[in-house]
Amino acid sequence: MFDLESCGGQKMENLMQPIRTPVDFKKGIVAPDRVIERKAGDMEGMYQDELTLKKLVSQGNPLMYQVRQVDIPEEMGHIAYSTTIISPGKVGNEYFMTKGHSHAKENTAEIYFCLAGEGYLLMQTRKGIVSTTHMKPGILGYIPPYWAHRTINSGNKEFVFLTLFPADAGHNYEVIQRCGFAKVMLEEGGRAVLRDNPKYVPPDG
Ligand code: PAN
Ligand code: ZN
Repeated sequence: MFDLESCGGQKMENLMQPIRTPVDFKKGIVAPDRVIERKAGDMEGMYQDELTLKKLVSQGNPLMYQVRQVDIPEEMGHIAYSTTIISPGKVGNEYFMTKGHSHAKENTAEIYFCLAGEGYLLMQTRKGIVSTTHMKPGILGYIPPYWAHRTINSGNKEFVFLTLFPADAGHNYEVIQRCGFAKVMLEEGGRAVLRDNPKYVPPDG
């Protein structure tokens, strides 16, 4: 029988309180609890042109992206959400992008909803099958379970998107750091072009 005094083992009076989160279409979550910043110096090994990346680091170490997060318990049943803002820019002819990861619990999906700017959502299975979704304001990209994911700013202003995912999904950066994505997004003649990544190392299995 349903016990009105407890919910999933939690006392009713101990339940987490609802949250109201203002989201700015240009800047994402307005007053995040935490902001993670990734600068050029945090992206070692991620870009094709390592020399140019090193130069960027020594010449001011620009901010490449930030993740604006609200603190949500990392427990099953909760939905975590955050916004990512990727700065416009390139390392050589490769656009600024996120590190990319798979979820520690690989059977968890994620939703990306573009608020501003434009770019690509690059997804990859463990077998190196790649899929891309072109993102622009109003486009929602669904990342199914088991797909590693990275985003790329192919525009000339900030690329901003909202993300929603199971709060207990966790993040695994190790595989992408070691193997990379099978494809890279390069600027060629003013256009974003998807090319094979010569540095890609297929993971075992
Ligand atoms: C996103 C990403 C965010 C930054 O919130 O964490 O865009 O990308 P990296 O985590 O690869 O640096 C997400 O996919 N969370 O699961
Ligand atoms: Zn994710």
